[in-house]
Amino acid sequence: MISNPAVVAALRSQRIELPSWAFGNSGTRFKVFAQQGVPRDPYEKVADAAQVHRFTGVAPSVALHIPWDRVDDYAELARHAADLGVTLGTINSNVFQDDDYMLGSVCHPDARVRRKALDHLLACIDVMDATGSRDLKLWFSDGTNYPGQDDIRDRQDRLAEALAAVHARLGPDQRMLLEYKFFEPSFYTMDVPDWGTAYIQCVAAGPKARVVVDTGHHAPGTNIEFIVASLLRADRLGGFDFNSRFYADDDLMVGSADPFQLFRIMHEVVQAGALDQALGVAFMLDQCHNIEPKIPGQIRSVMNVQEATAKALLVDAEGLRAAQAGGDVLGANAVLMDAYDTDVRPLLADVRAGLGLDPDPVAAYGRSGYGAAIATERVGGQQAGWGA
Ligand code: RM4
Ligand code: MN
Repeated sequence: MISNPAVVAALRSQRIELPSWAFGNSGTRFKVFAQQGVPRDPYEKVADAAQVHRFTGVAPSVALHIPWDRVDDYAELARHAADLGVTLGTINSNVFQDDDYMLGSVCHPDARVRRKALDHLLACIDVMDATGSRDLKLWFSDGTNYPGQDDIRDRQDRLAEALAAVHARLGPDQRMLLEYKFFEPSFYTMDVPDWGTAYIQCVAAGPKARVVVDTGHHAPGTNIEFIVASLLRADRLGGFDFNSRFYADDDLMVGSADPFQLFRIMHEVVQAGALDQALGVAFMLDQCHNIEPKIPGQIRSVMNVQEATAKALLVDAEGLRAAQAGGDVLGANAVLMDAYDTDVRPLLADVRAGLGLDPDPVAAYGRSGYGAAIATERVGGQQAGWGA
């Protein structure tokens, strides 16, 4: 396959961030199946993430979730990451697992609870200062279950107040990313249910606030690429939490349920020039691996994002413009489908070979013996799970 050098360069420089929690045990409300060799602490999670980067070459950072990844010395954890060839990325805050948050966190009717939640968010920025992280990710489970339970507008005011305080605490190179979710765990109203609410709150908070699109956090049939295009146009797309869903917030491997949707999203990103890191769009995974092995699950996910990106890069932009301008409906659609229908696996194998990597990362990981080694070494202790 003769590859366009610009496409190869874009694929070589793409960066995908891994979630530390993907390496711990997780599952459904019904059962969490423990796996052998699962990390017992954040140090081991970072070590597993480093394996994903070792075999893909494009995943050099790992996001932390606080307090799940609480350590005594974050600078030391950052050094541990650097020793393994990766960095610590986005800091994910957690104001959804304390008993105090039953009626919300920063939107809670009680000022004491709001203060506690805000203090956690500010403490997460202290962590960012120690790790050198750029982004604070904010996801709130806040909302109501019953009509009349609380005042919808008051809750938005409380949210705005907290976000303004977080924004004021950010350093010059730090950002806050606000993530929306249309339902769950609150079922009548979520306080940040959609990109419109997130956008309004980010604009009010200030220029360092941007919206995160978690692909699993939409109603069935939502046109996510339209949202992506709109946020890019407004210069407020902070990044993605990539995963796949069939029904709800399934957190399955990105690109597994609907690779065509992922391609359509990446097409909007590529068209807007937003693969360029200067535009500040973070490509993150937010996934759990319940029945499949976790490290290969992450490797496969990175590869799925790469495949969608490669196809988006292969869209004949000029041909598409010409067909659109000429009102050639079928022609324009055919340009997109030609790119989507291209087998980009040989291209990506070339890209990997150019990076000095095995063209087949999953097979290479399997041969490395790492999975078997951690299964024998990591005995005793408490395996990390959803919530630790
Ligand atoms: C939430 C949201 C956050 C993630 C947690 C684990 O639903 O997607 O991004 O950090 O789950
Ligand atoms: Mn998410």
